[in-house]
Amino acid sequence: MQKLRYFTAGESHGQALIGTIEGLPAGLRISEDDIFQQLQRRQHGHGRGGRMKIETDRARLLTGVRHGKTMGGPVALLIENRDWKNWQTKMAVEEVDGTAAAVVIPRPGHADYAGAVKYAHEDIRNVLERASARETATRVALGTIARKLLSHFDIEIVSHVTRIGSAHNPFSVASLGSRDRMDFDVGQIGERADQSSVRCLDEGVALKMVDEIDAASKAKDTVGGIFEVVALNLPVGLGSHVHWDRKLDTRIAAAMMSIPAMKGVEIGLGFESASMPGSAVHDPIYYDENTGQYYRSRNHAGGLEGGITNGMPLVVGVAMKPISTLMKPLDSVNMQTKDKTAAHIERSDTCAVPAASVVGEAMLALVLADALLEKFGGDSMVELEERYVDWRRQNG
Ligand code: EPS
Repeated sequence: MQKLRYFTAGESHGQALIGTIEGLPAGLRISEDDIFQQLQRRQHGHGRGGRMKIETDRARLLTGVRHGKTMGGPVALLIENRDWKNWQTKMAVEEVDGTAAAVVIPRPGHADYAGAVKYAHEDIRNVLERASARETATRVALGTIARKLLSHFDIEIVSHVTRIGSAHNPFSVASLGSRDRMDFDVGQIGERADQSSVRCLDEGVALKMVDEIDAASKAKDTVGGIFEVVALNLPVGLGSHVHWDRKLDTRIAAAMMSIPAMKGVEIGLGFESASMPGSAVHDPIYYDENTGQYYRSRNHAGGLEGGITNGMPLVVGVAMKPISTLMKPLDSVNMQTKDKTAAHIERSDTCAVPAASVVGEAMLALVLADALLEKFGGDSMVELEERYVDWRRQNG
């Protein structure tokens, strides 16, 4: 991140999740209700476990906002863990009499084993509480602030799920050219996905996805998938080709891979492009004399060339592995006794791909807000807007 910095703190069953974000211009409108709406979207989705029935995630804005607008200083927010009341002894900050039953059997695929060895923890709970994807609630809350900033410039971020297990919807925004955008309202993707319990745009495939999740749940197993996050109405020129860590691809891939359980990121055609000739992969460039605009017949590049936005929709595909907490656990070892035994079981979800796609939107919003501030700068929204409008006037 070049201009915005953010931190998260908090454990899954601790008192609260905390987030801070610094580098925001003054005068950005933001409310707790805006954040609540996004947090609600993250809580939904077929395949979620019992925890989501306990929590109604709501962020309180603690600092940096006055009379509905940012003041230019750090914004801090807090999301209470309602479940904390059931964990007060197990997660007490102070020392407790006796010891709560320690978790000593790592779950394959989780941070349990490596985290316990690295931090010399005898109780794996000290690892799993922070490694939990519950932390992504904070990212969605912080991402809402970034999203508000982007929406000021009509930049919109949407997502949809393209795969859960073997159920696959082949539709990708990367297959659409700039002319197609007129016929196919890409902006509607978000609304349509929000209406599906698996965030899938094809109703037939959505039913298959639900079946996959139900079958996994019945088999006490879990299932992963792929989601696509799309940003619309971006100006040309966010990111840069001049240095590895300024490329937007680099920043997006890092942000997506930082979400728990993500195993792969692709931009546009991504992995598929490796097996195709260049002539079939790259997107021809045309110029429309009537509008004075360049346009493309397709968007295999997914809106990025040379690490810079090229004005086409930005298309990011992200693969999520199946959740590693299995109700019918794999083999593991008791790290105290070294005996072979079944892995630890913790209440969890069967599938969190739909929720992860909402987290992906938040992460993309944070990266793009940072890139927008990097390009246009400004200490206040007025200043940022002036620079943006001026640039648009000259560059279209
Ligand atoms: C949660 C994500 C998952 C849930 C968690 C809440 O986290 P994890 O990565 O640890 O599986 O299982 O809920 C619980 C830990 C629980 O007590 O059920 C989230 O997204 O809020």
